[in-house]
Parts: sequence; C-alpha cells; structure tokens
Amino acid sequence: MYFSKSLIPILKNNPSEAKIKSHQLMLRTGMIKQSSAGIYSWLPLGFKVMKKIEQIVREEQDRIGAQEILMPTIQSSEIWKESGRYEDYGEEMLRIKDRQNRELLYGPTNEELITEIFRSSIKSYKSLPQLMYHIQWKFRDELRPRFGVMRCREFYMKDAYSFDLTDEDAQHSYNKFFLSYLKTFKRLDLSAIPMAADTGPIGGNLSHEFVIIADTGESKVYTDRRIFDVNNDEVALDKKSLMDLRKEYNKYYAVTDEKFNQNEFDINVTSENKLETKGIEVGHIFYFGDKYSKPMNASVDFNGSKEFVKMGSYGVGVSRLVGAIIEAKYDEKNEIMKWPLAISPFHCAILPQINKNDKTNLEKALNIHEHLKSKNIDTIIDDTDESISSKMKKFNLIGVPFQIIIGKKSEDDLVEFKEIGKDATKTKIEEIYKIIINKL
Ligand code: 5CA
Repeated sequence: MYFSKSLIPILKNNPSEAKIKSHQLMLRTGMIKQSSAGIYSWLPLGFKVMKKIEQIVREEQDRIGAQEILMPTIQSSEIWKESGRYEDYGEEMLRIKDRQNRELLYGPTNEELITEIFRSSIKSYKSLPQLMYHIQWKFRDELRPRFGVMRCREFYMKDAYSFDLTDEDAQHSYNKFFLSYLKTFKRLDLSAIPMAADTGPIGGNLSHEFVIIADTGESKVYTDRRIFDVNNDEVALDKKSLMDLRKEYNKYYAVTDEKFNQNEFDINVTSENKLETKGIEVGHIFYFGDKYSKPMNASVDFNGSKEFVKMGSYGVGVSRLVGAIIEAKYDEKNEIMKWPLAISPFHCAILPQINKNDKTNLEKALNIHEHLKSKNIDTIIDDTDESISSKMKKFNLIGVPFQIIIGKKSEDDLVEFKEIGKDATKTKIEEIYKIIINKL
C-alpha cells in the first residue's frame, strides 16, 4: 500500500479541541473524524486498529463457548416496557418514531432483546447454560460526550449475556467471563484490574469494572497495590480453578468510587499499600439473577416446574479500548506511539528516500513490500517526497513497530532497519524478514 494513495489525513499539530493524548493523537493521525458531537467516522487507520481489537475480543469469547450473534441497533419500545426500563432509562436513550408512529429506540444495551430471543427459543433446562454475545454499535445520549472515543454517544461494544438454571451455575458463568476478560486484556498488553463496582441502570448486586490505571481516566478507584501482583501472575490465570481465582482477587481491596468506604479501606489496607487514583473502565460485568427474566417471563421447564433463568451481562468497550491503549502506551516525551504488535495499524513501514530522476530506492521498496506481503506482514510504503526524518517522525507518531529506511546510505541488500523507539542499524534484508517473522 502506498501512503500517497491512502486516506490517512495527518495534521501538522495537535488539534486544540482535544484535551487528552488519545483524542489528540487519533485526530492528528487521521484515525477518526468527528461527524457530530460524540459521533465519529472511523478512517482506515483507526478502523484497522479497532477491527484487530475486536478480533481478539471475539476469539476470547469463542474460547469460553459463547455463541456469536448479531442483534439490530434499532429496538422496539415494547420489550423495554415489559422490563420496566423504558421509563427508567431517561434521557440517555435515543427514542425514535417510525412512519406508523411506533416507538423505537437506538439500543444503549441489549438485556431486553436477548431475553426476548431466549424466551422464544429455549424451553428446557437441558439447553442451559446459554452464553451469547454480539459486537454492535450502541447509542447513549451522554450529557457531556468528551475525550474522543472515550465517552462517545455512538460507540462500539461487545456485550455478552448468560442464562443459567441456578444461582450457583450463574456464578460459574460470571467467573468464566471474569477469567476471559483477564485473558483478553492481557492479549492487548494491558493491566486491567477487576474492581467491585456499582451496577447503575443495568441492575443486580454483583458487578466488576475492569479498570486501567491512567491519570486521564474518568473513574476514581481505591485499591490495595498488591492486587497488581495477582494480575501479573500468569500461573494464577492458567492453573487456578475459577472460584480460586476469584478468591485470589477478593483478598485485596479494589473498588470504584460508588463502592468506596473509608472505614473499610483503612481496616483492610495498610497505608503503604493504599492507592487512590484514576482509571479508564474498559469492561464491566454484571450478575442480576432474574431482574429481566421474571418481568419478561423467560423461564425453563425443570422437572415439571417453571424456573425463571438467572442472568448476567458482560460488556467490553471495543471503541473505547483504542483510546485507552493509546493512553496506556504513548511515549509523550519522544512522541512515539507503541501499539502492541497484535493490533498496530501496520506491522512495517518502508520509508524510501524518493529522488526525482532515480527510481532505485522506490523499486527496492516495492520488492521488499512484495516479499513482506507474501508473508502476511501488513506493510505500507511511504512514497511521498518528504524527507526521511519527517517520514520517520510520522511513522513514530502513527506507531508502526518496524521501519525499513532506504536512504542514501543503503547499499544493495543492506538497509537501515529499526524497531520503534530504538536506533536504526544497517541490516541485511534477509535478516530483517527473519526478525519480523519471528516477532509476529
Ligand atoms: N449491558 C451491560 C454489559 S454488556 C453494559 O452495557 N455495560 S456498560 O454500561 O458498563 O458498558 C460496557 C462498556 O462499554 C463499558 O465498560 C465501557 O468500556 C463501554 N462504554 C460505556 N459507555 C460508553 C461511552 N459513552 N463511550 C464509549 N464507551 C462506553
């Protein structure tokens, strides 16, 4: 792919309306473009990153046996009236009327719709548990949309739902998602801490937010520092039973603002382990029993009696994660974005110095590009006539992990090769292929 032919509208300076790093960088590198307040178009660079995140989220849902479906963005008000949330949800819900004057809404979440699907499809306890998820746009008419993709009105979310016969089975499903979230965030190279949280408009009395510590976060959190050691313990993730894993986390105080209690904090955490800070909520899981199944009459037959199913719901902010990863990984001092390799917009950038009358560098770049493409390495050639140093600056800002520089100093099969954030070294092209393939 040629940079000159791609839709990557880079801005010279940080846009003044953006207050936090991720918002600035996403606008500056042309990842997104605002369409109206809290609503964005995703341009190729941003869209690629989001799709890669989405795929990792999807794989980890599939791994625990959740079934992927796709529900619509537009829902009927009827089911929301059944659950009682049509009034409760208030002004955050975007309400629409069709030409027959029927009340519709743009879904802010999907508990009602999935319950409706469940009750009309599943009749026997023998079909439980049922775990379903979808990845779909949501709309919440936030009072103050801000910080770019962090608090939008339209945003992309993975939401999953579990249906079980008993409370105990439902807790097991909750724990499966708990573990699956830890694995998902680990693959994204993030340390997201599960914190006891308020359930808000979703309801229920058990809930965890998964929070990345960051100054620019909107959630205030209070925790025992030792919980970070649990999060970094790979063995715990792989070996512990689900219940043991939950217990491991439960040993340490970690709560969001609404659950905070100074007395409990003082009793449970020594002063050197206390951490009061801010974070970004990238996921949120809920257990709410029969809050929806009872009013909506979603039950199964169990040995002749009718049992309302026990439900939970599990969200990941897929579009928010793009911004959250920037907040966590951006190197402010050197203006370098360090995407984890698995989700970087390109694996490799080839930066040839373009001379008017001599096509040698460009041809060399093309040959390398063809070879990398044949190995499924996602590569872009910057064929513009900018100087090498400005090309390098640009690709540091975008955050492409490997860069091949074909400048004056390049001889036949020797070019400058650098990994982002490190110095360039003269390297044989064959050697470069090996290094990149090894790291992927
Ligand atoms: N139905 C439940 C779980 S599926 C639910 O909607 N949970 S939620 O309200 O907590 O949202 C899930 C995740 O979506 C949040 O953890 C957050 O990462 C993301 N999210 C929520 N609101 C916004 C918003 N306005 N902009 C961007 N992302 C958001």
